[in-house]
Amino acid sequence: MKPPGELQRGVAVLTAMLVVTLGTMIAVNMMWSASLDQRRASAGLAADQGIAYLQGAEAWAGDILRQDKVEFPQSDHLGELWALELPPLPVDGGAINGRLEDLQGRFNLNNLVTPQGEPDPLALAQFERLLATLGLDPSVAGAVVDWLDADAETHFPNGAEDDAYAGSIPPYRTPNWPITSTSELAAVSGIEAEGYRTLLSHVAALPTGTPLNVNTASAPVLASLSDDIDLAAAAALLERRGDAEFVDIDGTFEGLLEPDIRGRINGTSDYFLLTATVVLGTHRYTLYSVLQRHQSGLVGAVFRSLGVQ
Ligand SMILES: [Ca+2]
Ligand SMILES: [Ca+2]
Repeated sequence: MKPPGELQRGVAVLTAMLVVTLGTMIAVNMMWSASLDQRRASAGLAADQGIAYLQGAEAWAGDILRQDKVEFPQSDHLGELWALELPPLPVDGGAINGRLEDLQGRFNLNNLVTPQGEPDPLALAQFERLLATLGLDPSVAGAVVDWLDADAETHFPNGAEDDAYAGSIPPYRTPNWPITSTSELAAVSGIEAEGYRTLLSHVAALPTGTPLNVNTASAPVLASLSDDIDLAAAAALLERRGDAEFVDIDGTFEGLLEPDIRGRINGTSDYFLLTATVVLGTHRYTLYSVLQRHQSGLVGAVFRSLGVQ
């Protein structure tokens, strides 16, 4: 047996070790909480600061578009100032960059249905051609029409109304209403993730009846206008357009388009997409803003989203 003095010393050492361990645990815990608090505070501050910069970028983009309307109202094309991508601009604690794209150079999905909610056969044929040109299944156009049209009758032969979505988890219904964001396409029956990504830069969600600006349209979108324009013909048109506008839209498209489609194209735009990104330290924020330019030149945001388009 050990003498009592030695036993007491042993207990004292154990107690001391326990106290040190407990003290260390409490200190680590406090440091962890403090560093989390600090991180939260800096993230909150950066978010406020980032959003302020993005609002500034939006106002700046609006001013460029207004100036363009004052100086060059007769046409909008990719050689104009608004179409230049802004190189990263240093700001306090980081950098910001932004670019404007013409949404009227894309196929307007809401044109698939008339203001009365009826399918539009010309727009449907155009969308089917766009899908085929992009290597996608043209039959999904029927499901997009059903997504937008007012009735609940399935479009023949490849439509999709409520029944098609009743088995989804969670189940959902068709809105039967114009879309406000092209992201809705991801929910439409038959549109897979890859097809969605391919389609995204060629389509827009604008008010019904908004015309297409051929001065900014991509080759697949120009090819969607007629069976007589294949991708090679569209590429030749782009070459003719160069970095500027079609000098004579009537003359260029004469004989290529049906008269009804001719009435749906022009050379100017009122809707633009601003993509602005600000990086502050380890934080990054992206703003997508759909800007509408009014006849007066004044510009306002009609749709905004942070992070996802
Ligand atoms: Ca212009
Ligand atoms: Ca419908």
